[in-house]
Amino acid sequence: MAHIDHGKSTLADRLLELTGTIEKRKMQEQFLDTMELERERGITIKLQPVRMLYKYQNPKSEISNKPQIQNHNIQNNLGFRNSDLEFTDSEQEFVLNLIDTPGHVDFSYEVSRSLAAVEGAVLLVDASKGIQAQTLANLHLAQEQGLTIIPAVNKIDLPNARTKEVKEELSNLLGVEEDGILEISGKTGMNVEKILERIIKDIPPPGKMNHELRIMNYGQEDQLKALIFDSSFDVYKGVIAYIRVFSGSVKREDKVLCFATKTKSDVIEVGYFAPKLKQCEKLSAGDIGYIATGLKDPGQVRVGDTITNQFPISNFQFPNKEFQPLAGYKEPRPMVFASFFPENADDYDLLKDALGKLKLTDASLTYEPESSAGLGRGYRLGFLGMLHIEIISERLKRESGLQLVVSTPSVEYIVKLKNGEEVKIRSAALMPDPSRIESIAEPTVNIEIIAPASYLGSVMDLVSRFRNSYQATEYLGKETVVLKYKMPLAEIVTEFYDKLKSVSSGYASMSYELSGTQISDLVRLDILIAEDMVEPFSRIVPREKAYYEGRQMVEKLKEIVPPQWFQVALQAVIGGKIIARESIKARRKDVTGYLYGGDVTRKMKLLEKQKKGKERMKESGKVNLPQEVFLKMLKR
Ligand SMILES: Nc1nc2c(ncn2[C@@H]2O[C@H](COP(=O)(O)OP(=O)(O)OP(=O)(O)O)[C@@H](O)[C@H]2O)c(=O)[nH]1
Ligand SMILES: [Mg+2]
Repeated sequence: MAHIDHGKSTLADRLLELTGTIEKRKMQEQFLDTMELERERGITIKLQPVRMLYKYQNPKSEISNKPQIQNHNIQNNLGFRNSDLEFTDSEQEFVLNLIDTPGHVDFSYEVSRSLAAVEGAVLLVDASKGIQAQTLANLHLAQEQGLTIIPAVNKIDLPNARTKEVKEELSNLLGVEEDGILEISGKTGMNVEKILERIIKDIPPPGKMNHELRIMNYGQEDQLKALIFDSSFDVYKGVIAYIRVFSGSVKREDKVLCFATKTKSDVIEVGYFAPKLKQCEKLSAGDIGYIATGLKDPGQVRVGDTITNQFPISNFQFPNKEFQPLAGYKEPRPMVFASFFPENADDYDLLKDALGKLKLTDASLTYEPESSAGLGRGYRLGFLGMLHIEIISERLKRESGLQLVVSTPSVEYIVKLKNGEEVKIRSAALMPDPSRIESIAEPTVNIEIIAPASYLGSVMDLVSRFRNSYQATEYLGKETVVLKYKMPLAEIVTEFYDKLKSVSSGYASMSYELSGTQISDLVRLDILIAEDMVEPFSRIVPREKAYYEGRQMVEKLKEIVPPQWFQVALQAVIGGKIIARESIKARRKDVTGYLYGGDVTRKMKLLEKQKKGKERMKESGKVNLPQEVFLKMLKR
């Protein structure tokens, strides 16, 4: 785990090579980033598990005094219960389950789910960047899980590496000696084998982890308890549950039960990640692998649920009353919402189906049906941030070929009406008439910005342009500042992060958590295109910023709405009052171009005909907006 771009996937490449999991000639950079979007953008979006077999050459036949497994066979039980074997050989084999995680804050649910499936974590810090916001956020997640943490300063090959200072910062942060912090380069491979050594020395084998939560979770040996930490869909094999087995074992043709959804299923296949799905005999306590369930309904397999072989007698009364499912996960709370409507109303079921399948591979996605007078039936989706919205819109487009109308994202507002009622609004289009509103409350966050001290001024300057209330300044070592603010969530979900990156040359980073709500003076801002209100572009904005926001929106639309045969007016409106306007010049097809010679009357006639045509189109109203326009409006 690490902050974004600190080199996790690149280090994973070296580990895959060193363990011979992937042949060198088949290697490509960031091998585990398999999604098209991941490769295009050079970021990890999804967690990716992989099993590696590591042959350790033991110099003194001695690795602390932890029980290890001798000449381990990959088909064997991982030695979860019978791990008292001593090793004597100079070469031991270890089965290591690696999960590469994303670093971007929008995908942190991928990280927390991964951490619940493992015993330890390698914490990487980029030697040129130092500790950044998700370094801290992810470290806290791992500490909460009681995981063993192996810290490493990465990219020490970079000319601007500040290895010594970063080591010092890390040592303070973790309360460990600097000697205990590895110096590596995932790119050159320098010292990478030391990571493997530390993993087998420091991280306890499955079942030996000294952590109350986990111990309580473990079942009896014959009781299958497997945590679903991810899933996917295969046309032939149905829903595939990615699992960490905590107790018992599972093999093909077993019957299993998903505890929370009460779904019984046959096991069609079990296997592990190589990193492609690879069938095997069985999965046992300690293993990370997958179960193909054959289930066609994505809703029946839920991330965080426990898969067991213990069946209830009736009414889900288990024969063994002691049966406790695994702890599962706290579901992440969506931060922003956006409405998705199929451009073609007939595609509604296609969208529904696509969302069900997408949810399997992205457990942080939430959705609920919505309908709009102008746009018909669609869904309102909940996201963890703006990048998340972008990725999901792209995936829906690419993976399902859907043409979608996507609304401007909104946070959740709590509107108190004059009649005492309270309503939650997650879309500006649903905002009640202002005459009925008593007050509007919006969510707030506690935000932590980590930046090099030299950027303190420009960061504070940036924050001052957003609504904020200052909380504190702290130092992480001499060079690194942590700034704490309370801000409305709506301020930071859109452009704040990008601006923060640009004012700090990429060095500042941030993390935030919901802190409550505050009452604000907010108004609904609408956009009219050719006199028609385009509901998906409606937004709720602070009154003091309405003019600025309205101006920005029409200016941006002017750039991205394709020209029509007639002049198109773009207007930003609050309560019927126009606050900003722009227009897009008519597209002019030169119908006279091919008429050489000077026949003026013919020319005039043609132009006259064209003008009439334009008027007709203008009357028939709507400008047809392609999906690109909606997607571009998501980005600022
Ligand atoms: N010089 C140098 N560059 C590195 C090293 N490790 C990674 N990089 C580069 O840093 C960039 C990010 O590397 P990734 O491995 O994708 O980083 P990541 O942590 O997986 O990123 P996310 O998964 O998106 O959070 C790439 O351009 C890598 O080539 C290193 O040890 N040295
Ligand atoms: Mg990565």
